Amino acid sequence: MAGVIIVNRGIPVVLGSVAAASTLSLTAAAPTSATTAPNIGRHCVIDLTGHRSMTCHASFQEAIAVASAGHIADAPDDPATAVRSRAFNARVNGLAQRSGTASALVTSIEYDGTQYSGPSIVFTHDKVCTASNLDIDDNLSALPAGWDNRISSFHGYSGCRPRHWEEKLFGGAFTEYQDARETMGIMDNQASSLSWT
Ligand SMILES: [Ca+2]
Ligand SMILES: [Ca+2]
Repeated sequence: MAGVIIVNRGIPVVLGSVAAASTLSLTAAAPTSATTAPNIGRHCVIDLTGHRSMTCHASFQEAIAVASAGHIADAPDDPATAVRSRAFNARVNGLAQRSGTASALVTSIEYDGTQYSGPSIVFTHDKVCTASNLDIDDNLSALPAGWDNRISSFHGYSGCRPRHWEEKLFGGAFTEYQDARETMGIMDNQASSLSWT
């Protein structure tokens, strides 16, 4: 896992209608009653399908239960313990194998702290990512309030590899598509938008 994140600056990227749709849906997204409190210190879930609203929860275990549509209700409550657990990772990736039945597959879990620590935000989708690194399986044009410039480590699931962009709408520096990073180098606390392949 050690190494240097490859970062490129100023390379234009065209995400086409997918990006446009994401911008629209994110703007329209309104927090539910569960998200009205500041999400600092909490564990949040964003469903990348539909209206992309965010819910935040008191514990990581609860967030995973919501993200997995109830399939994983007993996750370790410490995020760092969970993500280092082969069993936990297998169960999260196993959600992807419930083809046609699961409404919530995890694309990645992003952490405020390095080494998968601290508050977290879980991204879910209704499909796995393709094996190709050349397509965009999903993207989020702006991280929600409370999560901008905050991500310090991440772990992908369901075959998805996240890319972290320095600016909203996929601008500025970005990380290469990677399965996971325990630290993010100069992109630490810099991510403002995300894409997954
Ligand atoms: Ca951070
Ligand atoms: Ca940023």
